[in-house]
Parts: sequence; structure tokens; C-alpha cells
Amino acid sequence: MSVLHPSTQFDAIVVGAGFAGLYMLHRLRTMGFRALVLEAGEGVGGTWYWNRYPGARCDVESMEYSYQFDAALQQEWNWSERYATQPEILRYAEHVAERFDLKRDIRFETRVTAARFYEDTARWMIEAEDGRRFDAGFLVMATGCLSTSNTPAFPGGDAFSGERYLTGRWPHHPVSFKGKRVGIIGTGSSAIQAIPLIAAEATQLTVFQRTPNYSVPAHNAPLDPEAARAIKADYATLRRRARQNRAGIDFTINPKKALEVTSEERQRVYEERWAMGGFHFYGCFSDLPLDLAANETAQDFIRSKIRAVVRDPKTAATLSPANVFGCKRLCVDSGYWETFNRPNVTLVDVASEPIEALTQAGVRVGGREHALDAIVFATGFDAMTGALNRIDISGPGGARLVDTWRDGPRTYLGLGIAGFPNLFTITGPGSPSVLTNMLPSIEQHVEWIADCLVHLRARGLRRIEAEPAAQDAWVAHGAEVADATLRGTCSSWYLGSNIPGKPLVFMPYIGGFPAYVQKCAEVVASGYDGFRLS
Ligand code: NA7
Repeated sequence: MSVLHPSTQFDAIVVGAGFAGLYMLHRLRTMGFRALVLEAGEGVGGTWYWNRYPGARCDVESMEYSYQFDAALQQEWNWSERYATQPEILRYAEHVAERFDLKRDIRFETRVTAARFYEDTARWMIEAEDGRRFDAGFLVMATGCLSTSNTPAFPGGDAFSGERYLTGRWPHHPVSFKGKRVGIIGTGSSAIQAIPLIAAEATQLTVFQRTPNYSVPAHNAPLDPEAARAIKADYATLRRRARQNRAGIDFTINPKKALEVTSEERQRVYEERWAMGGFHFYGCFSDLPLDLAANETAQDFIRSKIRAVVRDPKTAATLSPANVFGCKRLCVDSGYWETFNRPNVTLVDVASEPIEALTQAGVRVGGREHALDAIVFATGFDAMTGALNRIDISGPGGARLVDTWRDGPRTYLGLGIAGFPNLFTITGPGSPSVLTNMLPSIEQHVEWIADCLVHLRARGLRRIEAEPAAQDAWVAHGAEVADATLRGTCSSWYLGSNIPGKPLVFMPYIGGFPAYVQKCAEVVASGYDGFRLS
């Protein structure tokens, strides 16, 4: 990419119009910066724009999965259920865009393909797929952690003649499975949400499972207006409690250890948390993420729940996970295990016998063809680095991010990258991001970045770059805290092991939201320690 004479110059360009990009734009404008958002989709909402599959909903409770930066906004919006559905969250994103008049500074259908930093001007040149170019002093990547779908290359490739769907790129028109034989590949969060709904509609549903997952009931229900009113009357308290939790979510972590209590108490705690539903189960005992023997008691409990629901013992055994509880992200479901009691649902174990091929008529496993009218690929994402690495980002002298990250992502605080000046990542690898409620993590990053730009402007500075030594120390610290947990013991998208050839690095920062926020505040207080400002 050569330097042209851009007619489009901005203080900052933000890539992505999901919750991160929307708030970044609003914040930058409020601070008096000229900002533009470039977005590949035709609308706002990011994850919630693309993931329209049946049953898609957030696994963080709706009263918490919302912005808190504007008191009036959080008072005026009314959620209808304990866990919001994708259409309702998308309406919320639309509402925010309208309310703050954001769309006039968003260029939709603009997929960014390249960005290059020029040392002489200390500015970024950003290029879109259609050749348009934009010039900005600062580049903020609000590209999302789970935005690049994983589409495994199954033998047979395009052979299948029926309908194909990808959960992360669901069509915008209604999809009907009525009267159809449907296959779904994958049993992660997306599939676990979609399976009960597809099974209720389709003639036959065949679930191709490679690794069974732990899932806890959502106990979703219409939101009690009284309860919502009570939260709104004192929203700050809920938000504060959530910020003190390592996941940035308002649930308590029982300080007791699973193996220090009697088996009766252990059972009682597990039953109580199971009845509460959702991520409350993460907090049953403080040692579950750290001690394998303790963790096994949680595993046993969930397996016993599966056996109690699923009538066919062989199916129940196949659905029962054997890996560490909480290693893969815990799923939150509505009637998932029960679905396997339906006569029109079949479970196919593709762990020992992988999918051999997609055929013209369906999917072949172990020499047997499963005839299908439609296949749903619920095969996950190239998480955390996928969206960034897909863009040809190059720093001064042309060093490319994709090469710099060949052995895995390296960042300072998940905010800056050594060798890539004036580039910020919102909830980038090395920050708590996907281990937290994304909304408060996004807000914390947006405010940190905006404050940083104000700091630079006030001092007449034009360039900021993470120092290699500070980045090395942060990466080493991230690896150390990750190694102390059991979270690296299974294959997961946190580690990159779901993508063939991806380097195995535990990507999010696992030290907890409060510790991380404190570290970011200390960096600011010390005059941006670990960043070089010029
Ligand atoms: P996930 O959680 O990554 O799930 C993807 C699923 O697809 C998982 O069960 C995979 O099995 C399966 N998969 C992937 N590739 C294959 C192949 N080649 N063959 C068979 N099965 C395969 O993605 P989701 O979209 O469900 O959820 C992502 C996050 O979004 C979720 O954690 C929430 O944060 C929201 P595997 O486990 O790799 O054996």
C-alpha cells in the first residue's frame, strides 16, 4: 500500500461497530476528537448482528449486560427476560446508536483489509476491501474477540447439496427447519443454545459431538419488573459489586474449598448454585479452578445431573464431559439435556471416529452416511486474534502483526503492541476480556484509551507505543497466572487449540478484572509507565 493523498483524515479510526466501537466513537466525540468507525456489516451490534441462530442469547444476565456509562440510558432501557435474546440485544445496540446519533460517523459495508503506520507522519493509513483509504492519527481495533468464524475443512468440501448454515454468520432472512432432517456439527455454547429450538422444529436432528461440554441451566424467565425497578433504584451498587468480582459479574465466590467441607455440605452448595442458574455455579468453591481433586467433585455433580435427565444411559454417557470443569467456557442452557430424550434427536460421537466427509446427501461418519437436508456448522471461532490477523496490519518499516504474533499474541495490557505505535486493541489478548462480562471490560478499555488520547493531546504528543520490556513482563505475568490454574488442561478456543496450526497460548488475562483494572490505573498514574510517548 502506498501513501496517496487522502481526503479522509481523522484523529482516530475505530474498526468495528459492536458495543466496543459504538462506545469508543461516542467517547472520542465527547472528548472533541474527529472519529470514524469502519464496519463490515450493514448495521451496528457486532456479535449480535452476526449471530442470529435460533436460541442465541447472552449468558450474562441482561441487567448486567448493558452499558453503565450513561445513567439515563441504563434507566430508560427495559429488558424483558433474565437473559436477553439476540434480537433484543440488537435492538439495544440500535437504540444506543440512535440515542447518541452515532450512525452518521459509521461507514457500513466497509471491511478493513489493511492498515499501515507511516513513521514520517506518525499516522495510520487504513484500506478497505473496495480500495477506499482513510488516514488517522490513531487506530482503535474494536474487532471483537469471537468475530472470525471457524470453518473446518471437512473432506468432501462443497459436496453437500443441501442447505448450509454457520451460527456466526446466520442469514438475515427467516430460516425454517420444518419438515427437514437437520445435522448440527459442534456442541459448544452456540450449539447448546440452538439444539433445543432446532429439535422442536425439524423432523430429525442429528448432533455431531466431538467434545461434550459442561452446561448449567439458565432458569431463564421474564424479568420481574419489581426486581428490575429495585436494581435501577440503586444500579451503582450492583455495578460496584460486579466490578469487585474477578469476572466483572455480580456473583459471589464461596471462599470455602470443596474438599474442606463435608460431602453433605458440598452437595448442598452444588444444588443451591444449580438452582440459582447460570454463572453462579462458577462460584461454588474457591478452589475449583485450581485443584483437580476439588474440580472433580463439580464434574461428578454435573455428570449426575446429566444421568438424571437423559433417559438412555449410553446417550447420557456420551454427553458427559470428562475434562476439567470450567476449562472450556461453561455453557448456560435452556432444556439442552432434555432435548436428547426426544425421539427425533440422535447423538453421533465424532470423537473416536471423526467426520469422514461431507457427501452429496449428508455427513459420513464411520462408514455410515447420515442423510440430511441442512447442516448447521456450530464450529466456533478463531478467537481473540482471528479478526486482527485477518487484517494486514504493518508497523513502521513494514513489520507485519501476523508475523510478530507468529508464536502467539504479545501485548502490553491487551491495549498496546510493541512495534505498532498509535494502535489500540479493545479487549485484546492479554486483557481479561472473554473471561469477564464484556460490557464493563469494553467500557474500561474505551475510557482508558480516550483518556490516553486526551493526555497526549494536552501535552502536544503524537505518538505512543508499548515498550518491549514492559510487554515482555506483562506476557510473562499473564502466562504465570494462567499456569497456576487448570484452564490450560483442555482443548479450548482460549488456548487456540480449536484452530489447526494456531500457536497454543492462553490468550485472555486470567488474573481477574479488579487486579487488571488496578494495574491499568497504576500505569496511568505513573505517567503511562511501560509506554513510550513522544
Ligand atoms: P465453541 O465453543 O468453540 O464450540 C465449537 C464446537 O464445534 C465445539 O463443540 C467443537 O468441538 C466443535 N468442532 C469444531 N471443529 C470441529 C470439527 N472439525 N469436527 C467436529 N466438531 C468440531 O464455539 P461456540 O460458537 O459454540 O461458542 C463460542 C463462544 O461464544 C462461547 O464460548 C461463548 O463465549 C459465546 P471441540 O470442543 O473443539 O472438540
